[in-house]
Amino acid sequence: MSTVIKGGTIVTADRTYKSDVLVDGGKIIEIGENLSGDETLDASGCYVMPGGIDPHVHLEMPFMGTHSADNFEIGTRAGLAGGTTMVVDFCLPAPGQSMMEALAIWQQKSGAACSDYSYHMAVTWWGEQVFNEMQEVVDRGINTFKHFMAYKGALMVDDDEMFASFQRCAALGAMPLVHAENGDVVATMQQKLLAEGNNGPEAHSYSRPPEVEGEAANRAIMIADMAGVPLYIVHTSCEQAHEAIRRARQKGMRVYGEPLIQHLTLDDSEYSNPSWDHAAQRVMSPPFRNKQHQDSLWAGLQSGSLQVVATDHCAFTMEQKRFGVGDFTKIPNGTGGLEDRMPMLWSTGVRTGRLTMNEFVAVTSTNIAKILNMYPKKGAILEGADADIVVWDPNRSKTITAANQQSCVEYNVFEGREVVGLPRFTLTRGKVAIEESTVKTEPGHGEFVGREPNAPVGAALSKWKEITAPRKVERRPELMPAGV
Ligand code: DUC
Ligand code: ZN
Ligand code: ZN
Ligand code: ZN
Repeated sequence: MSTVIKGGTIVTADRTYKSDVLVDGGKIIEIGENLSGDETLDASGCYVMPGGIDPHVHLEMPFMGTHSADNFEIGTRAGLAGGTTMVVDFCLPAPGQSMMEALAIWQQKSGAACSDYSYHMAVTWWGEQVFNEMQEVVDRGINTFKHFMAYKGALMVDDDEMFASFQRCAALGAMPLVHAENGDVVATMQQKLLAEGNNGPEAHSYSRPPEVEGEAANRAIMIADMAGVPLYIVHTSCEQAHEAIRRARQKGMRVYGEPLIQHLTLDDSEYSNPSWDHAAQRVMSPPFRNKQHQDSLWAGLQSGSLQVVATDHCAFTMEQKRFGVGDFTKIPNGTGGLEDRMPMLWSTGVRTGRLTMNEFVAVTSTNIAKILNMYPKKGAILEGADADIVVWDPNRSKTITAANQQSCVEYNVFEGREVVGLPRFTLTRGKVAIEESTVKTEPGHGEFVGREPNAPVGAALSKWKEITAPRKVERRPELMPAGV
């Protein structure tokens, strides 16, 4: 059965024009005037855009002694409700665990996904087994490897491990991702704060200042340069990390930065709220920053030095957050955002004039589709592309409230925010999943999206290997120190 999206204005990362879109068999089959199909969706007054792609979510993830609360079914439904038609989750082997074993667990968990999905693989430990399995992971369609520079004693990898893994990525045509925070410094600060009696959620943000992130971002960039590999820095939250990314890009390195909608719109005053619950709900890493950092992130999206807006969706219930009463280091780190990313970015970005509509599409969908090597299957309104489409009504509005959200947690960090701009329809591979506030999602409809590796880059990004390639220097015996 074919579907025609009629009377709307197509908005892509590079064009805005009026046209109908005909969809069949899960794909866009024609773009043109006066098209007809078996079913018609009225897009008058709306923008027809590539569905959003959230490249950073943690669904049902084992973490900090518990599991994030939203599973693949709930998380992908939340995404669709807000116009996001694809998520990329992190497959997280426990230290010592085989990547392939972890992947089998993730495949099981994602069976009920309502939208398409993909995975990044995390490198949580290092050894010959990991080195070998990385090839198999790439063969399974996963071309990105995540490295945690924080969470010491749990997920964190050291510099030698990171350097080895980055070189392996280069050889495989894969791209490393980093969570950039100096885990050693964080651990020291946490112990100091606790010893001084600072045990509330506000201390979480004191333990992870912007310097901790800026240092790690710089370090990861330098290591990536030495390995000759591009680098993607997740949840870029501060000027220090953004500055490192800008500088690297200016020098010709392929370094990408991903601000979160939370960091763009919520600031560190949230941690001064007199309610423990309110502050703990907003504990995530990196923590929220002040307005200067927010301005830096917006400027990065405008100028192109930052490319992607994600959520790091990692929702925990209040019962889970309260594990940390009396010790902020035990508050599970994470906030939700999947359902709210697109409406919040439209409201605070496009409606304020900070972003054009085309930039909105670029940072919510097209840029990441290209970076992750799945364009134009995803991230495009083009004939032959997957019919992952959001018909966006710029005049629909709502007040965000936990009472009406898809996520299963009982609060929302954007509670009370008025958003203008919401999906009229969200289509996942041609199927209408959302029609205004009616949810028609189908658990299990989602498919895994495999991503090809890039050509191995070797030293192409860096002159380092040529400059420092070991060359033994022959020295004249008469100029050797005596007695050698
Ligand atoms: N940060 C969070 O806040 N949650 C999940 C993992 C992370 O790095
Ligand atoms: Zn578990
Ligand atoms: Zn992270
Ligand atoms: Zn994350």
